[in-house]
Amino acid sequence: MNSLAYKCAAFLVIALMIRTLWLPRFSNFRGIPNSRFSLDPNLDNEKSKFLEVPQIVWGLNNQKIAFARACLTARMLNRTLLMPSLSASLFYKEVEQLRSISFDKVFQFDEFNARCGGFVRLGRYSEVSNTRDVFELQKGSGRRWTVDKDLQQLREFSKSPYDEYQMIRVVGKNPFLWHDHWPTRDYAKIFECLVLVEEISREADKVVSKIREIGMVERSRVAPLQNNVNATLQTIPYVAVHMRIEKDWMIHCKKLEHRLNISEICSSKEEIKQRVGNIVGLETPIVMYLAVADDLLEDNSILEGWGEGLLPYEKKKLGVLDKYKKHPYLIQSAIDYEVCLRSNVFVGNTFSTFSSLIVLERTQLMMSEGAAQRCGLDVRWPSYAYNLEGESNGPRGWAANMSDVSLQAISYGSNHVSCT
Ligand SMILES: Nc1nc2c(ncn2[C@@H]2O[C@H](COP(=O)(O)OP(=O)(O)OP(=O)(O)O)[C@@H](O)[C@H]2O)c(=O)[nH]1
Ligand SMILES: *[C@@H]1O[C@H](CO)[C@@H](O)[C@H](O)[C@H]1NC(C)=O
Ligand SMILES: *[C@@H]1O[C@H](CO)[C@@H](O)[C@H](O)[C@H]1NC(C)=O
Ligand SMILES: *[C@@H]1O[C@H](CO)[C@@H](O)[C@H](O)[C@H]1NC(C)=O
Ligand SMILES: *[C@@H]1O[C@H](CO)[C@@H](O)[C@H](O)[C@H]1NC(C)=O
Ligand SMILES: [Mg+2]
Repeated sequence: MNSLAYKCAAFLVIALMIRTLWLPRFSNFRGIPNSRFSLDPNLDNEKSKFLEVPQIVWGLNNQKIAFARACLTARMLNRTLLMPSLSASLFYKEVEQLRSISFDKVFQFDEFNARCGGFVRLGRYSEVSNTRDVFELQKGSGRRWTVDKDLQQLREFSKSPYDEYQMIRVVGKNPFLWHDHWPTRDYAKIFECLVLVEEISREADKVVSKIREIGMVERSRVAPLQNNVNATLQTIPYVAVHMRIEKDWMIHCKKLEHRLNISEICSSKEEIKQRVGNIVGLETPIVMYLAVADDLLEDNSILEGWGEGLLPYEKKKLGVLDKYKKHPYLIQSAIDYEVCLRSNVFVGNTFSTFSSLIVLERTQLMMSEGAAQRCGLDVRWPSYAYNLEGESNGPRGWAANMSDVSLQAISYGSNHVSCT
């Protein structure tokens, strides 16, 4: 009896061992689709392959670019991107301390897939049927990890045997911040699918209304208003200026000017005021919303010395600082972005992803309306670069070149801007 029980137990142990050793390999065996283990028959093979990426870091617009790269990587690998975490704070020196925030707390998840369907798709973790069927893709970093090597690796991972795994998990240090393999148009397509959640866009609505209300009061001093106050409010124009003059940037940009041998990166607040004041044809009085870093809200000199009829306001003077302060950095930045995006005239610095993505989106808006011309005050969403000199000592007209072969030239900064 004892020996029979012993034999049975031994047999069971061996059977279990074989099972655990055999099964994972079996499930990755080439030619056998993993989805045969999927409980949901609606998920076909292609859709049930996933890409997982690390938490996305840095400022809002660098995060948008990194997110777009994660999407385009998933597209290249024929996979669904599992909804990534973004970072709510700017504290990027120690990644472990970055407060994460789910993508769908900032952008609408369903709307993203509705708009981007057929191009890229975002998935949820609950769709993954076999969480053990994972291959870890180690991305390199540093100077030796070139764009070519990165692309080569992606090509390799879109093929057998890697294409059999249900999930590819990208590991590495900020793997999507650096390498660019796609044309501007592909990025633009993804940005078009990013729609802020209502809670954030409503905050932006309130800030924009406040700006237009002030503009309306100022205008009514010089010209009588029409009867329908509500309709009029929407038509009160404002200018938004992204003043990139915070101390850490001014130090960094001097080094950049030296390294790139370019003298048109750093603009002082005096230069910004002077160039904006020289925009030909601006109808005054007009409110100018100044998008600035928080530490500059204590610097009263940014509100002084603007041209005749240009009425500068930042969030403190507008009385909306409390609205911003309720939110973490990422969302404050998203509100500011939206306020600048919707402005009638935008002026920014070509060496800023914040400014550059606003100009890209305004260019897309004009293209969707079929506008041939994209610069000058006659167009619907004109933009200018104050770090470059344009006509009459004003800022230079600026629109994104949608035919660019990469995003690099139009996002990290260039002093070659065009109006095409
Ligand atoms: N460096 C810095 N910039 C700030 C801060 N607060 C606001 N900003 C402004 O916000 C802009 C950055 O906005 P984000 O939306 O975070 O975009 P980003 O991805 O960091 O883009 P960059 O403009 O290239 O830095 C900068 O250009 C600054 O003018 C701050 O505390 N530090
Ligand atoms: C991606 O999927 C499509 C359709 O399912 C297929 O035609 C294409 O060959 C796949 N590409 C790769 C790289 O696997
Ligand atoms: C303007 O809008 C407010 C609230 O949206 C409404 O109460 C008011 O009646 C409107 N006024 C006119 C003149 O349409
Ligand atoms: C820097 O640029 C100027 C003109 O743009 C040129 O004359 C000069 O030779 C350049 N210097 C270096 C070190 O490249
Ligand atoms: C836009 O980019 C394309 C591709 O790099 C280039 O050939 C073209 O000259 C650019 N257009 C302008 C006006 O700079
Ligand atoms: Mg930044």
